[in-house]
Amino acid sequence: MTAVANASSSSGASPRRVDVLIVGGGFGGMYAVYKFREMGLSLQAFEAGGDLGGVWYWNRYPGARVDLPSIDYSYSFSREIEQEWTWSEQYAAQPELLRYIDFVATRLDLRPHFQFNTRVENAVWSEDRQVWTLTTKAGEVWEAPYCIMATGPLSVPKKPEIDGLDRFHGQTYYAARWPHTPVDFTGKRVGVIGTGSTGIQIIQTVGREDCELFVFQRTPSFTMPMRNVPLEPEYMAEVKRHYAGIREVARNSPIGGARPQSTRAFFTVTPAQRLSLLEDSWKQGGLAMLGTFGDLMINEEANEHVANFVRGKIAEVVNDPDTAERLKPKGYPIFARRPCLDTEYYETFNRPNVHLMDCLTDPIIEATEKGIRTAAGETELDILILATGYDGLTGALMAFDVQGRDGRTVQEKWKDGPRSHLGIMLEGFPNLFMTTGPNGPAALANIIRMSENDVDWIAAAILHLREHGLGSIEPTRETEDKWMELVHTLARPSLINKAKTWWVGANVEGKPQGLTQFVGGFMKYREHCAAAAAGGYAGHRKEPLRRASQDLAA
Ligand code: NA7
Repeated sequence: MTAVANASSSSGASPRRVDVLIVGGGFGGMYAVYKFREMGLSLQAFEAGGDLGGVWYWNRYPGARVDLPSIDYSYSFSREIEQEWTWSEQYAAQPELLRYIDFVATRLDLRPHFQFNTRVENAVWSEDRQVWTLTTKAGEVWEAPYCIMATGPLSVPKKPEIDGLDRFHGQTYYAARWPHTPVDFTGKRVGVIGTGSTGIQIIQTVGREDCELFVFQRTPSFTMPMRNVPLEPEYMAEVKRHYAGIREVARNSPIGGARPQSTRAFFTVTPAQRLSLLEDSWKQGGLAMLGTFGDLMINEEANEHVANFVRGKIAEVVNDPDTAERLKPKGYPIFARRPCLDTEYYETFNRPNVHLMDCLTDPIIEATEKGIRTAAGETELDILILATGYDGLTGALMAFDVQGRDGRTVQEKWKDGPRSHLGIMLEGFPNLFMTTGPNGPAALANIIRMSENDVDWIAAAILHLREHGLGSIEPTRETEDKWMELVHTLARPSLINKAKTWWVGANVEGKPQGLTQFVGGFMKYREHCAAAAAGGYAGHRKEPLRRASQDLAA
């Protein structure tokens, strides 16, 4: 099936030819490798990191932990893996997630298909030959008719936009590129910039160490108690007996997880009942509060009531009223930024070694040799941690040169914001597939359920091409337009637009703004995916298999 092509490459290296090329070794890339191998396709996968795991390979910062229940945040495609793997905590910590990833990779023998420490620099479509040509940083050239970008929605750390960072004489650590050896905070003056999900996990963990911790907070996040618990053997045995049902519920839920979601509107119940429901959800922990009412993301007044409830909890927990006030998020709706889950985050600020630096009233001016300078003065530091977020959703694909039909690049196509069909395919880029891409629900749903859905969709599309003697597929402009219209129509009333976040591109200077997420829920997204495949992929431009590419694949 696989043959080495004669085509020459710009680097002069002789291209190696397979059926499928896969970029990325996170959950999406790993499942893609498994799926395509099971289909009998030859493949080659590339990963910039030294091993599998994607974001969990890189993010080894103190306190790193998944904020969806481990039982949901795990593969569903293999009964054997479900039965053989046992989670130890409701919300797994990063080392356990890496152990799970290793278990899956070993059990399914995935690693031999990956080239690690390998960055793909460009991907070019040849219309004549119906192949994608990928060139790695080391100059290796690979060709395949199908190319899968499993590059992840949060894989490119954002530039922190703070002057003078290279001047700082202490140790600087990026949360998203944490070293593989432990960092010793004992007796040190430690600064953390960023109070999103990542910063919160770092702060609540490092704050307990024997160090002085300075938290540089610009926008406070709403965070709710995670209430993590160990998973007892009896409970896990029960889960294993019911995995099929748990998965079914997850696939048919808005976020791809087995979490209750009420349709009740906030103002249909009395104030006393509302309070009681909110108290229950706070006690329950996790994202329970998000599921308590059905209209929190469209009814601003309801949303503000819930936000006030959380602000009240902050005031109850934090001893110093001024610190409590500064920790209270204001000016944007709750859940319009990614809701964070914590373990005694607010309590951390009652510790004498933890100091809140309010960058809204006293902005960071620059990093200096000694630390961080704000308008009020210089804070001397030994260690600076940057938890400043990601160039989310589009950053990874925009970071390298992807040329589709007629040499058009993804950068050109996305100059006013990302466009795609389902977050999986791009008009003008035949046989190029993304997993968890922009315009799907990637930021709002369980990334593993989504990766499985997307890879299955791609696999079915490839099978269709092969069974019908077709050489390429891509959405028509009209199909992509219709999808984008739906994405925008659904997003318009959502309160998510009212916060400046990576969800809307507002965290990166110069990035096109707007909510390019499908907010209709994971279950609806799956319905749209199924509908797009119906009728032999009506709504797609399909080209017959050309002779030249048949020869190559012979
Ligand atoms: P986030 O949620 O984008 O948070 C980044 C944080 O860093 C946020 O508090 C930012 O404040 C802050 N930040 C970024 N740049 C600066 C500068 N220049 N000065 C001060 N503060 C800054 O990223 P996370 O890594 O925490 O979480 C990403 C996702 O991972 C999360 O949504 C989950 O899905 C898991 P700002 O809001 O810009 O005022």
